[in-house]
Amino acid sequence: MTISEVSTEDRRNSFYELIRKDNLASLWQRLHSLVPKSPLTPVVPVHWDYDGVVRPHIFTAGEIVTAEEAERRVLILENPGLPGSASITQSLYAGLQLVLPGEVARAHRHSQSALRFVIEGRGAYTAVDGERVAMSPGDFVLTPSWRWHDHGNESDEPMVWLDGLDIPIISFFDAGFAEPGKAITQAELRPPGDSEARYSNNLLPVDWKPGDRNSPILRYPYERSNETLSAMARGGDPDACHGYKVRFINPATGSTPMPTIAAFIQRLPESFETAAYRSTDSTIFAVVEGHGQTKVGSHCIEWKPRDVFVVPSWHPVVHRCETEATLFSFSDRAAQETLGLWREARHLNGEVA
Ligand code: GTQ
Repeated sequence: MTISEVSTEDRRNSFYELIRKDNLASLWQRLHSLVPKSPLTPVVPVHWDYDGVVRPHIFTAGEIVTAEEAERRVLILENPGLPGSASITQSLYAGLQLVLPGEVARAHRHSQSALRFVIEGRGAYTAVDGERVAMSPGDFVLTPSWRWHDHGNESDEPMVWLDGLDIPIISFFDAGFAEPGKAITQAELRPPGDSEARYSNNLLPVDWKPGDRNSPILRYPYERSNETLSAMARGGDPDACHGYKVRFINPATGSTPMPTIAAFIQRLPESFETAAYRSTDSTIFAVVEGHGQTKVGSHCIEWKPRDVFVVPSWHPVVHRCETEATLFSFSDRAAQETLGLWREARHLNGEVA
């Protein structure tokens, strides 16, 4: 190093230190990480083994804390690439919530939108704005932003579901409000199944107009998603990247059920391997049925029913299964599409299409 190089570096470093005191920083030291050529996510691929690892912990949580004490008895699925963040991806939160027989989780509402995907148990409910929604494995349930919701289990089995919320998005915007309900459990204002009957039979009450961008359907039962996937699979011709894949919709718009979160369910035929695929929405998968592997870049995840795993943004993904398999998934694709950001690439025969 020459004397002039040393002095240039010294001058620059002392400049950086000096301006830091005035709340300034140089862009040129950071330009490429601030405006990367392609997504540089800290999110890592991760897999939660439900039966072997997570389930015993959830049931221990059931012994050491009541649903009432906890308010929500949930084990957060935290991405190890985002330590301390309570986030599973940069934009989304996920957790596994346990409600034991006879328990209730008290009413509240918040700006954050939530989805539930039922992992085990049958017959517990989530009440949304006074309507109880009964939940069974594989059902997809919505609690849109600012709707009152409480949970209760009047069945004789423990219930576990996957919670997916846009908590990190709301906290990014500093736009979050929350309010406890006056009563622990909401009064029933409509009979169970009311919104399903009104809005999910390809009919709408004649003068009904959507008040917001949320789906009026509160529950998408697995029976119905399974019927669609089975019919598609009987028809044959699976998509090379997705097998047979459908998206859950708001019937009033044909768009996503909630403005920030998109949700999907797909069936992979027996002995199928998908073509490599990537997209900008980091995605959380929950295994409904079947056994298989997912390669995320060079990382291999071996999955079975009730497991959860994450595919980070722009990582090439290949699913392979021995048995027929069904995967539920959700991501922030809804928000990205609204903002004109969402991208995908299909890698067919090694070519990017
Ligand atoms: O059920 O309302 O996992 O408010 C995190 C925050 C669940 C809920 C979570 C919540 C809920």
